[in-house]
Amino acid sequence: MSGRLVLAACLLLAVEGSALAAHAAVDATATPNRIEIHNFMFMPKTLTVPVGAKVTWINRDEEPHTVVSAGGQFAPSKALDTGDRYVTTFGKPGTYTYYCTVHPFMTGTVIVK
Ligand SMILES: [Cu+2]
Repeated sequence: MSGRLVLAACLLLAVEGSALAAHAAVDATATPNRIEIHNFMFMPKTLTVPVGAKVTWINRDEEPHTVVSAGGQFAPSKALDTGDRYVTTFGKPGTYTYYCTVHPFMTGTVIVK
């Protein structure tokens, strides 16, 4: 189980490193818009996605975290345990700031255009 997690994390790092340059050329629907929660941070802290994008948060910490819109612009997540995901779709352009209610210093932004 934890071996699989490590493998997944390594794959993700490898993919992210090599895919950055090619990212713009990849079809938006084929690109996972993913925000990793790790070391009490949302990474990337700011994510820009096209209208209609589905964004997935994954908790990689041993601590529970939440994803809550600062302005109530999207439904809040439940408390995410290790490995849990939260997915929401952004149907309108805008700037969506969010935070973790357990650790309010953890903030992030999704920019939809
Ligand atoms: Cu948290």
